[in-house]
Amino acid sequence: MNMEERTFVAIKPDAVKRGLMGKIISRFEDKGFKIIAMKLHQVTIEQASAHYAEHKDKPFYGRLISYITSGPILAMVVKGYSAVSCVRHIVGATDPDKADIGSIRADYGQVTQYNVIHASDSIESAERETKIYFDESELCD
Ligand code: FUP
Repeated sequence: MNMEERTFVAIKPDAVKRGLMGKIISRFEDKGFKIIAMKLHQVTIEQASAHYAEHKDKPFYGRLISYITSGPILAMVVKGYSAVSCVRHIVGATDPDKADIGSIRADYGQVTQYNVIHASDSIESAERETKIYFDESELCD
């Protein structure tokens, strides 16, 4: 078990519109994670491009940017033991059809393009992504 870590999580626009915020937040609280920052936030094109820079040459990039900016996300910083890997496990595989039953993406999503939620894939990504959406002063750590 790793020491307490911080990871970045975002409930995506379709899930916010569908009224799933409460259920999804509960998954992390039920597990015992602390939410140390949270805001409903309209992502700008600049933030979306920074967040998904690694995908800029992929065929789905344009769709991804227009989707993530299509309405507010619920951005969060979640803290707990092995938070990066544990939160990814709770979130499930990128394709909801392949995600473990009981994971958020399996339970609430159907297709990769609208897969309900984002979670950082490493401590480095978590720090980088947190800085895109939050000032350090907004973290109640
Ligand atoms: P993940 O780390 O599970 O969020 O997955 P990726 O970083 O590989 O992909 C980021 C987002 O791009 C996914 F959440 C959804 C979108 N995507 C597609 O729309 N099509 C693909 O084939 C792969 C990813």
